[in-house]
This record gives sequence, C-alpha cells and structure tokens, in this order.
Amino acid sequence: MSEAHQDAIYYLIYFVALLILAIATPFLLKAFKKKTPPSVLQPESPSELQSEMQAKSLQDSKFQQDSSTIHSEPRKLQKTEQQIFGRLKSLFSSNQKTPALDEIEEILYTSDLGPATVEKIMSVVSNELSKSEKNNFFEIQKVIQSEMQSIFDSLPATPLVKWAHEGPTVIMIVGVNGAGKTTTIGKLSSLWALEGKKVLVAAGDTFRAAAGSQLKVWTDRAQVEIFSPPNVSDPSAVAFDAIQKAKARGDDLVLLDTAGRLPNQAHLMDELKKVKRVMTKVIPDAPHEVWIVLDANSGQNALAQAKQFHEALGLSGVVLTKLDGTSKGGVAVSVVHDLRVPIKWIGVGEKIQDLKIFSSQDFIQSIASRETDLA
Ligand SMILES: Nc1nc2c(ncn2[C@@H]2O[C@H](COP(=O)(O)OP(=O)(O)O)[C@@H](O)[C@H]2O)c(=O)[nH]1
Ligand SMILES: [Mg+2]
Repeated sequence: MSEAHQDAIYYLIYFVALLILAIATPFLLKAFKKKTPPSVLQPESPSELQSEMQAKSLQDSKFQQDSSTIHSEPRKLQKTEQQIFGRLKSLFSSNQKTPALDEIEEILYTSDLGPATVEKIMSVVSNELSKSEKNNFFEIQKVIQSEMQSIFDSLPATPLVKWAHEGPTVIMIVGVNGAGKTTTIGKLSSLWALEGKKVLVAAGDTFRAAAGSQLKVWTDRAQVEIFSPPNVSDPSAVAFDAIQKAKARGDDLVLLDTAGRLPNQAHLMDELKKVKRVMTKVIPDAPHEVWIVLDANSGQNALAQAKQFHEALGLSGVVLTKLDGTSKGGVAVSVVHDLRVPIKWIGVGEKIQDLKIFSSQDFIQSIASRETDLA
C-alpha cells in the first residue's frame, strides 16, 4: 500500500471516530445525569420523610433537639426566608444609598420577630457595628441570626417528650379553632404508631358534631385506635375514660384532642382546667405534656392567646403549624422569647408526613440559606 493510501485510511478512521463520538455524546450525558445524586433541595418521597421523622423522633431521649439537619426545610420554609432575609437583601441591593436603620427595623417588625427581639437586634446593629458593617447585608444578617440563636438557646434543654416511667404517656393538645390540632394529632399518632407504640387518640372535642368524624379520618390514616364514646358531651369524661382504658390495656400513649376555644372565654378555659385535673385521678402525673398548637400565620395574635393558655394550663410545648404557607416565620422567635416554652414540632403541610421536630439551628439556617437566590 502506498503512503498516500495509508494516510487516506487513517483520515477515514479518524473521521468515523469523531462521528461516533458526536452521535454518542448526548446519550452519554443523559446517562451520567441520571446517576448524579438528587440535590438537597429536591423534595423527598413521603416514605423518606416518614423514616427521617422516625429517626429524629427516636433521638429525643438523647435530648438532641438541635443536632441534625432537616433537608426539606429550605424548600418548605421558603416564604419565611423571603420575608426576613429576602426582603433585607433586596433592601440592600436595590437602594443606591445605604438603607436607613428604620427600614431594617420595619422589615424585622413585619416578620413577627416581636418588639423585644427587634429592639435587641437594632441596638446591636446601631451600637456595635461600624459604619461599613451597617452597610453590609451579611453583617446585619449575622447579627439577626446570632440574636435569634441566643433566644432559642436561652431555654433549658428538655426532652422532646416527657415519657411516663410506667403506664401510658398522656399528651393534651389545646389551642384556638383551626390552628391545626386535629391534623397534628393525626401526624403525631402516625409517627409513633410506625415506631411500634400503641396509641389511643381520645376525641375530646365534643363541641362540634363533625369533630369526631374528622378525627376518625386521621386515626384511620394513621392506623391507630380512636376513643370516641357516643353521646358523651363532657370532655373530662372522655379524657378520664380514655386514660383508664389505655392504662388497663397497657397502651403507650394517649393523645387527647380538645375543642378549639378563645382563651378570653373564661368558662371554656375552666373546662380545660377541669379536663387536666380529672386526668390526675387516673394517673397522678398526667398529662405528661400539654402542647398548644399555634398557626404561624396568626403572628403576634397567636402569641397573646398562647400566653393566656399558658397561665391557665402550664404549657410544656408548642407546635407551630403552617410554616409552609406563612411569610411570618419570625413568630417562632417571639414564641420562645415571650412565652418561654419550647417549640417541639413544626407543621409544614397538610399531609400526614408534614411534621418535623423543631430544630432552632435548622430553622435559622433554612431562612438564610438561599438568600442569594432572592436578590
Ligand atoms: N398548610 C398547612 N395547613 C395545615 C397545617 N396544619 C393544619 N393545617 C390545615 O389547617 C386546617 C385546620 O386544621 P385542624 O386540624 O382541623 O385544626 P383544629 O381546629 O385546630 O383541629 C385544615 O385545613 C388543615 O389541613 C400545616 O402545617 N400546614
Ligand atoms: Mg379539631
């Protein structure tokens, strides 16, 4: 073969190889993408969420309320982030001039951080930051985050649930109408049932005819038993009988639903006090927990109501619901600051798995972590 022929053959092989590469590249890229692990911000499947919740719940005996990361929070709490840090960031990036301190203050107030917290943050910003730091969004953000964290850290560490040493643990759920009590009971009972606990849900909302059937939908979903005796209108009687039944059978847990009420209705608050008192006749330490369910959308209003519930019943925890839909997540900070009661759980949706253990670090991180997307 002549040299010219050989060159021609090499050129042909080279050309064919290039052609194959050009055709195969898009397929190779596609296959590679499929193998890449999903990003943290992609929504998890319900079963992943459920097992994450179980894992977190199991940690509670170790008092690890603040230790692990909730991957779905950045997405779920996006609106909160848009409100506080997103708005601050736009204030800094859109203004040609330096933002005035009262513009910053206004954003903090309207995010429901509460007056005392806002004052503290503003005093640090105005007294401790240099002129150039005051012009820097990230410096201001740092002050706000550290102030939030110190408020959360000011509460003594408590276990997520004060489990009874023997006999059933009794958890009483209270709050105003529509806050999410029944939904939260459904979510909690599902979580604990999946852990293998024997849960009895007591239908203590005897005000509304529909309340029992709404609760039944949730207990069916969660696959737990409901205690809802017909024609009993006294919630104390429901609570008493439910605890007695759970104790006799060796159940692990009684979750008591109650009718929503405004705390300024004195007779209704007296009724709740009676429910609480009556439980001690079956188990002296009951209820082991009294949790108020607060709708994060109701902001400072929810807080005023919670204070009255706390005075009447001695709350041991807060469940903050609807954080998925609010732009006022700062209320988490004022709840802890003003009420001095820990937030135990957060509701981040209407589905059975949309409940998470509250972690202050994750919460603060989630409202700050995507600020660069929001400018
Ligand atoms: N988006 C959202 N909705 C919730 C959440 N928790 C409860 N809800 C909704 O709030 C409404 C009232 O809930 P319900 O449990 O009946 O409140 P209750 O009157 O306190 O028992 C229902 O439409 C629920 O689906 C939550 O975390 N996020
Ligand atoms: Mg209800």
